[in-house]
Amino acid sequence: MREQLENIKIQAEKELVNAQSIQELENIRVRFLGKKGELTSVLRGMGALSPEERPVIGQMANDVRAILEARLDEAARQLASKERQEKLASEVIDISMPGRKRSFGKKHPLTQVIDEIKEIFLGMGYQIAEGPEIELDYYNFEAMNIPKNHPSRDVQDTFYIDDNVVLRTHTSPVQARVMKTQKPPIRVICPGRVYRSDEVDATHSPVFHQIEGLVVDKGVTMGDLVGTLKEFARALLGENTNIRLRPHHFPFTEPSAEVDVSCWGCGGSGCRICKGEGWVEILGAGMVSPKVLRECGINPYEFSGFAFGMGVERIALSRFNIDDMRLLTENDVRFLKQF
Ligand code: 2NL
Repeated sequence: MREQLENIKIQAEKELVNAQSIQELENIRVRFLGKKGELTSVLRGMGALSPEERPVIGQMANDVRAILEARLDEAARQLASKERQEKLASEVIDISMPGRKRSFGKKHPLTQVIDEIKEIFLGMGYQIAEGPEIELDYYNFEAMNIPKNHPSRDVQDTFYIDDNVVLRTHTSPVQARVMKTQKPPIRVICPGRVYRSDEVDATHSPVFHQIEGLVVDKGVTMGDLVGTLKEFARALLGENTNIRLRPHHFPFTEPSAEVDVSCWGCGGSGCRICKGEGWVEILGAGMVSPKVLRECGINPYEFSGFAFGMGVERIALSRFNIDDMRLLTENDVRFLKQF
């Protein structure tokens, strides 16, 4: 029996040094030390021993068990640490590697201009009003004092859905709706997409954006219009900006004017931006026609108002020095990233 125990010890030790995994060690433990293992089956034969030998063999069996358990534990610790080392080595993070750059989006140049203009008028106490892009002929033309035979009503210039419905050609109909539903004082700006039946080229598109403004109250004068537009131009283009008004005609305002700003590139001496003029046209404006006020439910003997309108694309093009409107809708990020 001594020999058997000795063999168990030698055999188990030999196998455990070769074990490659925790699982293999566990198998060895079960095979040699388990309830049905080799050591147990040796101990079962102890009944055949003499009373003198029994404690000696018993002690020896306990020693073998203790030694093997210690060896197994030690081997398990070593394997666990080896597995951990290998795992760490294979999962190492190379902190010298360049990271992946996240690119941030930003506002489209048109949206930047629209938001900036909105912000300026919000600061002056205006509210923002919106309305349908598919509009009744009545609001788009009739209420704006644009008569049936007016050239802008021609199918050459306007997209018709049917006899009474058009794609709005300006955002004035939004203001007509505001006048019909709200009482003065009215201070609104109406940004939005508008449509005209134009051929596409560097400066024209059948779809573009407009911002119109309307103020109606008691005693509103042309002086209020000029002061407002001057403040607006200075907020948008810098505090040294001047404006000038040239007489013009619109069916919905009387008197009417086209409004130029002194060039923000050269301050008025002439440069590429203003094409040597010193001035850049950015708006149309005027005192709201009494006919328009009356049609929209406001008594022109009690109230007066001014209105203005600007094309956002034109402002964005000259502002960012872009020479072709089509670039704004091509959505080429190499172009858009610049603004
Ligand atoms: C331009 C000129 C303008 C208006 C728009 C307007 C609106 C109402 C009443 C009277 Cl409800 N007028 N809008 C007035 C003058 C000029 O736009 O060149 N736009 C791009």
